Amino acid sequence: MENVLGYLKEKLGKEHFSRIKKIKNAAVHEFIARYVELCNPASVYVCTDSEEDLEYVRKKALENKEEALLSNPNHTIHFDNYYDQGRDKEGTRFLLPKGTDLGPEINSSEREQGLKEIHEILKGIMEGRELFVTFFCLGPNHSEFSIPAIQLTDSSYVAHNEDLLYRGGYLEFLELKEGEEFFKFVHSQGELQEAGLGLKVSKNLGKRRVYMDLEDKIIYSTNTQYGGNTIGLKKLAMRLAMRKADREGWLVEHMLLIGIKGPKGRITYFGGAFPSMCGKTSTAMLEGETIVGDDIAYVRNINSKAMAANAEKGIFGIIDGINTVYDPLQWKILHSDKEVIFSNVLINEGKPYWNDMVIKIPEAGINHSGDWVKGKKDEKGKEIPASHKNARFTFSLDSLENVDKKLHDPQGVELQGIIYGGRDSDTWVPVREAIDWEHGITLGGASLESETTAATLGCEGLREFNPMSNLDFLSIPIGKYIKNNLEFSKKLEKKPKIFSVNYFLKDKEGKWLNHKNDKHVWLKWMELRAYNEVNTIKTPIGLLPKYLDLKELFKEVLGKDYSKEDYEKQFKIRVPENLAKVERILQIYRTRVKDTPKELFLILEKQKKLLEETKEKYGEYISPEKFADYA
Ligand code: SPV
Ligand code: MN
Repeated sequence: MENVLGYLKEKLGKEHFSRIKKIKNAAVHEFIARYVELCNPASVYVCTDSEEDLEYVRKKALENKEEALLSNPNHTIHFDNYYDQGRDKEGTRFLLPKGTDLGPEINSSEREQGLKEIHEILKGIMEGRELFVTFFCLGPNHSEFSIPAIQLTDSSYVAHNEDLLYRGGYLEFLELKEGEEFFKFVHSQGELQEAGLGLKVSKNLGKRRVYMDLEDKIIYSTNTQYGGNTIGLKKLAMRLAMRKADREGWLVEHMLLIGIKGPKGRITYFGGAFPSMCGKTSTAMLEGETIVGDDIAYVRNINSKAMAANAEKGIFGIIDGINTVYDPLQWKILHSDKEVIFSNVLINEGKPYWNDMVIKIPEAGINHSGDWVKGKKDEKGKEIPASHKNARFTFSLDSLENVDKKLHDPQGVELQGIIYGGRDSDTWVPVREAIDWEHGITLGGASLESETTAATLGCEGLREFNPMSNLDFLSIPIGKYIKNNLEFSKKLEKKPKIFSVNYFLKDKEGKWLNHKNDKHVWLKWMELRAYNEVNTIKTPIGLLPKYLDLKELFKEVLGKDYSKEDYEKQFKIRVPENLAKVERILQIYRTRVKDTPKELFLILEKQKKLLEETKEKYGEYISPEKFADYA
């Protein structure tokens, strides 16, 4: 296009053109003009960070029937197509030049071909619709963490979500200099069809695509509405950010950030990576502690300290199972006058209901399948639950009373610890500290697995490999990603300690060995460990808590007696299971990961040998106290 500004002026009209023109960056103008021309919307609305624009987007989401109002005037419901209820793993692809790939675990397509295909899909896709141009800032504004990003979308639902989830970035763009980097997202929900409550959902799922062009830093998403596929700033931006971090020597992690209160009012910050359904959100939301983030953390070395910031400022969280007893903080927001978008829950008389919310759920209503009654079956004869397992809520962290004061701190928070947690019925103890950073990364993060639950796959106990819980979001080869993690600590003055947790240990009869609330004790123990204020027992699987320290913490934190018997059952070192795990992980890296760092193999091999020696000397199942003097 020869005359970019001329084209925009004509297409956008005076007011909206002036908003774009104020941004003194030709690449921004070109990007917007190119996709306005290709998608050909009837009109373009350029959002600044003003309250008026936020209100406009809210209003449009209702008018366009992407959301409907609930009886609470600050709550809305959105439905996704019955077959558009989660991330489309198959359709999500990196577009890479011929002959290159990111390894067998990461989906990709040939770039030229992929770009051609997606541009064909986008051609005229917004005809008759309004296009929203929105500007955001990933990470705190005006900080070392900040990454400016533009989202183009014809979905007011997507724009509305992003307003709740991300920091406004229009001002950031006004200061953007020529040549400075920014991320770009183009989304169209495509043609729509009617669903429950007269809401409109994406129709052409056969043309659902999420294509990621790393070279031009543009991500395209079409014919889908589900947030994980469309909210560009979330998991899509994460891939671009990881490339940037790889170039610049920092980390992009699929981590919660939490502040744990210690003695004398001190707050100690932890990052935590857990695959889905492993307790991530419930850890981030621990009552009495403070939350910085629940999903995506940027971790940078600032003045030789590991500083972390939340890329986001809101939560797009799973609503299934949220109840008053275990999730009082979330429950409160979901029943308050704060702004909430619900998706794919059951609606009855203007109220939202979801599975396992403990209070009684109505036996009829409207959900993601349309009119619903208990026992309704889908086309495949499968019973449709009241709400989808992946039904979600969106709200801003600022709505929470336990939001941490440093959420928007341009310096981030200093990490004292990193936690890796999987779903594991028989191997890992409930909490342990790694003997050093490299062990923690290798035997914790890079060895993370999660057992599938019966509800999701129909067969229980399959272990899925998910290094740092980041496998789905890697945009660099796995080995390189692990190497970056190993290297990161080398230039730090004080390295965060690395912990592993497992909330899902069971006994031989299949009974849980821990109560849901026990995690709070493990967190408080880690808080003390950050300053070496309690001792540990050095065992072949790492540093374990001492019984008496835990007993004291159980009393203090939960008002409970913690028996020696429980400690022995939970913290006994299960040598055969640990050995099997090390062997399994070694095998995965040998066969599935071409660029595994040597150091990782060395640590795993050494661990294997140590476990074998331990088995010979002490047997298969060993009390940690056997190692009180172990060196
Ligand atoms: C996850 O699945 O890890 C999420 C939700 O946080 S999504 O946005 O779908 O990625
Ligand atoms: Mn996530």
